[in-house]
Amino acid sequence: MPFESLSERIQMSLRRITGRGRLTENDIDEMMKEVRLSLLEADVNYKVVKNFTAEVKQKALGEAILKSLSPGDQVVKVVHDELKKLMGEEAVPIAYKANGATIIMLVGLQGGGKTTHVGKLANYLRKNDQRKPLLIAADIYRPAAIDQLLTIGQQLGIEVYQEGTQAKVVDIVSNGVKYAKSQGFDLIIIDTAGRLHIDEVLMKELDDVVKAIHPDEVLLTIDAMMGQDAINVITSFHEKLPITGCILTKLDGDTRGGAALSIRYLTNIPIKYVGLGEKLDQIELFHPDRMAGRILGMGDVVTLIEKATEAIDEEEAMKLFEKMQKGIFNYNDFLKQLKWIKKMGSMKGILGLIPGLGAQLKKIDIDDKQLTNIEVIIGSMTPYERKNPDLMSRSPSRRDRVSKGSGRPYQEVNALTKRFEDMKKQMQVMSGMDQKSMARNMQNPQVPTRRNKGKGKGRGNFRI
Ligand SMILES: Nc1nc2c(ncn2[C@@H]2O[C@H](COP(=O)(O)OP(=O)(O)OP(=O)(O)O)[C@@H](O)[C@H]2O)c(=O)[nH]1
Ligand SMILES: [Mg+2]
Repeated sequence: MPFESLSERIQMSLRRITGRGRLTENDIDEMMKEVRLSLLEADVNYKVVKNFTAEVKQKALGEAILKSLSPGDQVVKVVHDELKKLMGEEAVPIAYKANGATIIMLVGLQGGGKTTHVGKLANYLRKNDQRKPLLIAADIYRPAAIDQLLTIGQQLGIEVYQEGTQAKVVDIVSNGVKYAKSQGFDLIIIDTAGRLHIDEVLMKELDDVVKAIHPDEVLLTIDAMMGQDAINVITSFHEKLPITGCILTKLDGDTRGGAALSIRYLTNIPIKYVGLGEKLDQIELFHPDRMAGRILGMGDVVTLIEKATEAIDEEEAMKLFEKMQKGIFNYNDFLKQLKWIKKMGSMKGILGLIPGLGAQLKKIDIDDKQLTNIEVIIGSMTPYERKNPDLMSRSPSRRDRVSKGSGRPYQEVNALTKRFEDMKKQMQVMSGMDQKSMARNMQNPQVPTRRNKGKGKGRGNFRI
């Protein structure tokens, strides 16, 4: 999860004030001191930190807040709103041309993620904005660069325009744009060469391309690991090229996240998308409010629901839900659910989106390999056993056979069948709930209803 340690530290400092009925200036000072340290440690630029803490403090000391019934919670909201402001308030998606093909050019330092993100972005915009993309291979310096883009294009089923490594970059791009227009493509994404350092020759070449084809967007890929150096890179590129936004890549790694919080404030260039892994669907539109929520451990229910609606077929889900209510849920249904979860991304990624769970994540030992192991175990059951889960729970010899067949330890098969039975029981409890409260819970999972608020009644909670 991005910003894991920043997120943990900030949450810890805020914990001293949340839920408090009264706050003094001193409490706020103490809290701000810690927030300041956590930001600096995350490699957020010191100017940004200074401004941020001053703003938060000033707002937090406002009378309306200190005299309110829950000053601590109000201060958390101030921190949230200021974080969001720092990152630019609103998401800034691609600005499409009203008529004709939109041209996006990716530029950046070597290894920053240009080629990968040409593919990711094309895939994302095809899916979400119903665009028909063409990719142009304009990195003629690294011999393998064109092949790399061709492979990505092949994986995605997206056409790549290329003229090999002998042609001139400006010619390749101009011809590619002409080709795209003649073939009815409405989105053109150009992969360009990277350099270890910003050098004049590269900048001149990129600038020539800009002058020849007038791209609608020039996006700069920035490796999130760069931390504060990102600012200099952005400034230097922007001096020479009309950069319209950044793609912050590799936000999935061990990055401290400082760049994400400094870029907008210091350069006024928006972060448009973030890259969250090597796979071609691991890209997201950058939403400052959702990111602020993730940092503060408030979860990101909106992203979660979006991912769920993408991965899950509603009709199928209803059928499954009915089966659960009737208590006839079997291993085939379970497999289907696992597939949905996998489609939604990594398990930790999903759990991190659920409010309050972020901080707990470290303690929970769920990884994607376990999901695969479960699939393997179920795969070793006979079709009859999958349809009749009772057989598995009742018969040690069947479990033994499945253990041998799947190559998983006997205890693991035992644990799975036991968990499956527990799950079934829990579903029956759920189906005993009245429909209205169920519907309420599903629409609004983060808000406790009167029914499940009290102690000991937690079994009625909607669980994901
Ligand atoms: N973890 C992670 N890895 C990424 C991400 N984006 C790219 N990578 C990896 O980073 C490496 C470099 O990515 P490329 O897309 O080839 O970078 P580039 O900017 O085109 O590199 P050059 O063409 O050599 O300048 C590859 O191994 C990618 O798989 C990301 O968001 N997360
Ligand atoms: Mg490349």
